[in-house]
Amino acid sequence: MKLLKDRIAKWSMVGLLATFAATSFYAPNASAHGEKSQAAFMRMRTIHWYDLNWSKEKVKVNDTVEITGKFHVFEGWPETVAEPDTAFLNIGIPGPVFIRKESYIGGQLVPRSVRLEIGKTYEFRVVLKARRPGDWHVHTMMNVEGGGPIIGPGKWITIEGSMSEFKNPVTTLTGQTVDLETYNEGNTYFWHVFWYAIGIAWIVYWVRRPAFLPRYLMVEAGRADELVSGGDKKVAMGFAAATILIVIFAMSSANSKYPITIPLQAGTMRGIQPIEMAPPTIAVKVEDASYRVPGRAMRMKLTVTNSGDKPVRLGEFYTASVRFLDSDVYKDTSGYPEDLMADDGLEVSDNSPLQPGETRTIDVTASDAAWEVYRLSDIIYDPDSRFAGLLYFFDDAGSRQIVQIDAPLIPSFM
Ligand SMILES: [Cu+2]
Repeated sequence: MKLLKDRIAKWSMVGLLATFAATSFYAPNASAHGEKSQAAFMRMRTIHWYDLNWSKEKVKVNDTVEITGKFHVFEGWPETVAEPDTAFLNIGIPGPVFIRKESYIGGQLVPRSVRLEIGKTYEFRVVLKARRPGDWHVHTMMNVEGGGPIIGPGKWITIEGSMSEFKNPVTTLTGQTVDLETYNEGNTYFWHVFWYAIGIAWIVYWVRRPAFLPRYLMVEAGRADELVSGGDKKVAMGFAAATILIVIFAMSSANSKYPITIPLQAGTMRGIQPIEMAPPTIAVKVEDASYRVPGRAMRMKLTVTNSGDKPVRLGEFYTASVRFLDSDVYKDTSGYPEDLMADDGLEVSDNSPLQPGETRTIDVTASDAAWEVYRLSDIIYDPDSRFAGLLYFFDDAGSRQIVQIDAPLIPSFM
């Protein structure tokens, strides 16, 4: 018998060690953070993020990083996503590895939800302060009430230093400066421990005596009254009175220590200013669009009319955070996330300058591993095979026009 027990103990130990060993070698590096698994057509047809810029790629604890850019709320917003009447400009990070110092849409500070209008383009700016050392994949994102998280492009940012150095000072309107990282921590601890201790004291008072069987039997025998003595009743009254007194006293002392307090500030912000976009002088008609299954590219046939006064060339096609560039026309210098960037992923059948007044039908192929890595190819599983994106045309002076396109995207299998 003893031998058997020893054996069980021994093998349990071996099992435990094996489990430990296995799990400690397993260190997954999560490199996409939610967006890949979302329906491809939703990512293409909700919010288009562009002109993104990250002020730094490496920061020290307490330093700030600024993310700026624009987003366009797509006209053909999907039915299954509630309209962004109540939306919140968020940042996608694994917990507060940064804190958000400030965030703006259209120059307006937006600590609350905002109302966005479909079809409009907005400018945003988020200021993050580094808190926890590590390599973090930082996404801009928009939370839409009734719709879910709409995740923008993510970029790796490295934080160096030690979290113990992190400070989050804020000066109140009552004139004191506090560190939000630790402010009121001791007070919270004190009151919770205090009340917890009183709860324990009450139970301990009673369980010094036998708690269950003798009492049960006494109650069964009809002698319940003998279980609670006169002294017990005094103690009970003492607890009750002390509790009420402490609550009243503590409340008034909290009021006198913090005489000026306000309720939580809340409520959706309306009237967020969109960017006034001049209507483009270029018109694009999508004649047809398709993608190979399986494959890493999509193809479109576009009829482009230039009614402006300068010759233009197509430099970029953007869809669902992925940017396809024709490097002959345009090169990115913003440090856009590499995995979302196809530096030369845009192939145009004839990308010679399109003269003012000219109309041309071109074949455009957007191809890159990102199409598959970010599962835009998974549009084959979606209940709505339509895509949407932005086309960027440049004139020879480098000035840009953005044209939104949107059309059915038909798979081809052969
Ligand atoms: Cu990510």
